[in-house]
Amino acid sequence: MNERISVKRAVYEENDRRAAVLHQGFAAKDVFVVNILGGPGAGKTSSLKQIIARLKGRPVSVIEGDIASDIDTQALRALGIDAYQIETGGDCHLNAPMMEAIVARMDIKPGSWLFIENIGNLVCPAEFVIGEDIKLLVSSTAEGADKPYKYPAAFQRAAAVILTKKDIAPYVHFDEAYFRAGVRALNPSAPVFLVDALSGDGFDEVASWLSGLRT
Ligand SMILES: Nc1nc2c(ncn2[C@@H]2O[C@H](COP(=O)(O)OP(=O)(O)O)[C@@H](O)[C@H]2O)c(=O)[nH]1
Ligand SMILES: [Mg+2]
Repeated sequence: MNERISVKRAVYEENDRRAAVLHQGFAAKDVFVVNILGGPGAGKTSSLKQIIARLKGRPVSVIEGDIASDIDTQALRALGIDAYQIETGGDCHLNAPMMEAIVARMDIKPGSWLFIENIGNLVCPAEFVIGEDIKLLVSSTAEGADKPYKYPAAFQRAAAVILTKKDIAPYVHFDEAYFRAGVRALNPSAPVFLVDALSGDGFDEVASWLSGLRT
């Protein structure tokens, strides 16, 4: 048991060390890095499209993490977005070594935004830093209002929560007050943005909050 714990700690420490080096490299180029977490189908890619459409003036690149396929990367490229794929082949989260490998192949512009869509999963991605400035958590009304209570680490570490599928909230009996109370208890400072990632409703606020982090 003790041995298992110490191996796990060594994995985290090595990852943290390499992620810190990545972060220094990004900061030296004034690249702001957003690590997007959320369950499968929460609306991470849809939200990313809405956010990027509203961030004017700075170059943007995207790293898409998936266990298999490059569907999201192709969808973003079709919109003219500079997107790159990490296919983990089964791993449930991105880590610093994966980031080192992909960043070496990218031409990340000074002063740009780098968005990373992590693997759809509310557990493992919360445990591994990958050089980001902030974590952005995407949760949807359809997943249920109890998610902050069941997956506290992801909600605790998020700088903000994007709550998607506002349009269908009444049909899935979403209890918004219960959800917000759960987030508040874990993370008093994180704003919660209730949005519709298909129509774009609510994303002007998300984009101006993000932009405000850099000025
Ligand atoms: N009704 C509704 N559907 C949404 C919304 N956001 C995403 N979706 C749909 O949910 C599904 C998953 O969205 P996607 O962005 O691919 O989620 P991801 O797996 O987290 O990247 C797709 O069918 C989207 O069209 C939303 O705000 N409202
Ligand atoms: Mg996606």
